[in-house]
Amino acid sequence: MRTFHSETHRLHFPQAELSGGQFVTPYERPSRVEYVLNRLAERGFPKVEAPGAVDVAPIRAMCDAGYLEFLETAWEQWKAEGMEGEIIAASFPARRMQIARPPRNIDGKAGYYALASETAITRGTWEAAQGSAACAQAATRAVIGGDRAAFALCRPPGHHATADMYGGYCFINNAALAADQFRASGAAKVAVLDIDFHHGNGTQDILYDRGDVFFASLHGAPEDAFPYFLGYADETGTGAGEGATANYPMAPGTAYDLWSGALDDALARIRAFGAEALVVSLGVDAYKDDPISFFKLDSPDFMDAGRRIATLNLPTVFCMEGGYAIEAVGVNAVNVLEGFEGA
Ligand code: Q9C
Ligand code: ZN
Repeated sequence: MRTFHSETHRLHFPQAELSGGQFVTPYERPSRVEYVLNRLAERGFPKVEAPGAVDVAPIRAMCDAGYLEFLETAWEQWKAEGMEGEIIAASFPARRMQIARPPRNIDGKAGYYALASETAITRGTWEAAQGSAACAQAATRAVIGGDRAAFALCRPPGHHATADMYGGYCFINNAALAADQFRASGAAKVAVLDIDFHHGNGTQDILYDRGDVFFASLHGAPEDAFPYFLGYADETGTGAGEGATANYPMAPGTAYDLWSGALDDALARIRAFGAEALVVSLGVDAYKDDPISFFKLDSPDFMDAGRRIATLNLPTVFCMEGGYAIEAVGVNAVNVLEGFEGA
């Protein structure tokens, strides 16, 4: 399996994440990628490839124009308005406020386009987000070109990003882009399987009214886990997308016995849907030692999960999402890929 990776991820390295009322070093940090690259090499995966230029047209087609303009210009405007630190959103359009009027002020804009305040924007964030999307695009191109599977080592991750909001460390929804790319290549039906610990709210939101892309997510229950406000089991899609969303919220302490049952159910739903291609949002924060999550998967469980995913027998793109027990991130992510290939 080939891997696509862009050095541009390094341009996104905020100093601060708002966590527990303090600014801490962000959990989503550049070194995460090093652990994955090292493990790929250690396990004899082919030499990692650069993705080539990002194709902005599908990003423009998917996202709100004002949102993209914000991402492109936010840092410049932030500095021009005299802000000293990194861009951290602090004021949000909450219940019964104006949700269709982006302010002129950059602090207001940041809150308008953010879904949470933990995620800082810095000088290189937009370029890094585009490089991450380019990885998803290159991996999907490889699979459309005949590879059975490919790995997009995306950083920053994407599954919390909607068409018009960033947050949860995400800016552009790489998995939704990959799904659209499969559709554009002729696949009539595509599935996105999100195994990141957190609900893939952005992916769900983008796909919610569509009947051509199935979305399944296994995650910490919204009552207990970020992103808190989406991911309940009774969210099943709307309009043409009714029945094309499947959520598996699970309680604190969930281990592989229960989690793998949910995975099997999601795989059965994807099979029944008739997907012709698969995108996996590959977060490994369901790991027992993840510092911000509460599932109890162990490293060998990720290999077994990969094996089960492979039973779908579909052309598959893996997009890297979360995973913050950084020394184990490489082993766990690559275990999924090895389980998939060994199946
Ligand atoms: N005090 C992904 O895994 N909440 N995003 C962090 C830490 C945000 C996770 C709380 C978690 C976002 C891609
Ligand atoms: Zn996550």
